[in-house]
Amino acid sequence: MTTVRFFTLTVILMLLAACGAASNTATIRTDGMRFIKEEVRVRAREAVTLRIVNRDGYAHSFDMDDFDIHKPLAAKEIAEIVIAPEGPGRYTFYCGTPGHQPAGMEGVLIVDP
Ligand SMILES: [Cu+2]
Repeated sequence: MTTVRFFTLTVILMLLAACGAASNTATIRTDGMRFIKEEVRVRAREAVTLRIVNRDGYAHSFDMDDFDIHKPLAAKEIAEIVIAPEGPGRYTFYCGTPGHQPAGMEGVLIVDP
């Protein structure tokens, strides 16, 4: 019985560890001429994976000038970008494909202290 309990506790701890790791991933999806989500929150000095999912059947890009990120996204492409913001602030991300940002394809990454 004790062995079973120990095993159960181990599995629960492993699941908690997995959830903790997953919380450092923020998923941003495209939906036509906008990003979902438009507001992403992360903590300063913690590495975070931005998972960019282009759900559309045409190209976009994911651009953040503050971090010198300019990632082209082919149709249906999924890209992962790891960043570790140094300090708190609000950083704009947008789609650099001509005409897309003016059409509303932008958002903000909020870095909390
Ligand atoms: Cu776009």
